Amino acid sequence: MSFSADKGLSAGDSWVGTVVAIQANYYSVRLDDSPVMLLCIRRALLKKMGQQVMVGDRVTVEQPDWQGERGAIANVYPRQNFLDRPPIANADQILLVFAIAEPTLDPHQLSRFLVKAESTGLAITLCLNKRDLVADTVVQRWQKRLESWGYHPLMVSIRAEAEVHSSLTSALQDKITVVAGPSGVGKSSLTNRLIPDQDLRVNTVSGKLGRGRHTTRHVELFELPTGGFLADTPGFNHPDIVSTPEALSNYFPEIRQRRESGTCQFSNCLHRDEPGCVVRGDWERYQHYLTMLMEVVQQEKVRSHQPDAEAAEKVKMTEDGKRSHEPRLEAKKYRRTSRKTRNQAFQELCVDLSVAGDLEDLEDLEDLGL
Ligand SMILES: Nc1nc2c(ncn2[C@@H]2O[C@H](COP(=O)(O)OP(=O)(O)OP(=O)(O)O)[C@@H](O)[C@H]2O)c(=O)[nH]1
Ligand SMILES: [Mg+2]
Ligand SMILES: [Zn+2]
Repeated sequence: MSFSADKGLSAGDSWVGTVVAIQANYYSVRLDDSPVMLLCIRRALLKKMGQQVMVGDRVTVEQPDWQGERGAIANVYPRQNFLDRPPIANADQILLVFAIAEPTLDPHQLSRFLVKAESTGLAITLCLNKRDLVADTVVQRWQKRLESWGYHPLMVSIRAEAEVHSSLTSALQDKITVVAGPSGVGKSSLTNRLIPDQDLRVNTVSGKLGRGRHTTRHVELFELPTGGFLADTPGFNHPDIVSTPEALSNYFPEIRQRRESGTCQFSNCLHRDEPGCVVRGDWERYQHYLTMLMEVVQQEKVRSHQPDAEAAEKVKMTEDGKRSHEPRLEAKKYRRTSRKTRNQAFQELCVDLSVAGDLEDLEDLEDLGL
């Protein structure tokens, strides 16, 4: 008799679950409403159809072997969204983690991460960790400051267990959350705290790959005791802002709010020195906006004057080892561009492996099927 029959998980011979990890050609699938985790292969038909399976995918598993805890994925449900790096489907939100000290909280860096996170279109939960390292007055000052930016940060410390649980648990419940933020801020420490059975690498030499420097490598969804999943990601320190000049203003809550209560004279206002602008003014991050605007205006100039569009894609190609040897075909070029618009923001927010590590690391990850 099967465990599933006891639990009444499904009427037929197929079950629905979430892919939580991938190693080589095997997929770990956590079945819904059951403690069962099955190691699955992908049905030949899916392979033939070129249907990839990603961490975060919702899948149907057919005819599981309950004793051997094995199964076969027969169907992948349509994705709500997906990202390349880390490769995760169906994320609900980004948990952006910064430390209030050690490393020093740099407002410009935080601003860049926030803009990057906003540009993915996903919900953002901002969390400032290591509050144990500073006085309460400093915590309150940051709280106020970030509220003026339009965010409501959770102030936590892994040294104060109750805090981590009360404030973060409800923000994460029943969601797939991707943890992002600079290196050393405590992303893995927080994840470990929230999921006590897991032991993610915290600031130690990476076990599997035998290398230090960046501690988090593996892409995997960890199940929260209260429901939902967390994906820890490696930290990196300087996200690129990829946006059109026109879209950039959408990524600042302060600007969104100003545009709700007023209208700029020109519909294509970039909020620099145009007359009748309702955005320009004396608010803290206006300078951040102008700096990032200069950057994306510059990017656009480079793009539009690029004699060989392929060259503009070059950086993207070297970031992604697998694609670096593709022939330069028009059709592929087009495909890359469209993929870029869909995913680039997310990729770069979560991790850029070519920044986080060296080529050898990338090859190791590919060996592991990541
Ligand atoms: N004082 C204090 N130290 C903390 C806290 N959280 C994490 N740390 C320490 O900060 C260091 C870095 O923590 P990690 O969890 O490895 O940081 P990470 O963000 O995962 O780093 P990467 O994986 O490199 O991106 C470790 O030495 C932790 O013990 C905290 O709340 N307070
Ligand atoms: Mg880490
Ligand atoms: Zn304006």
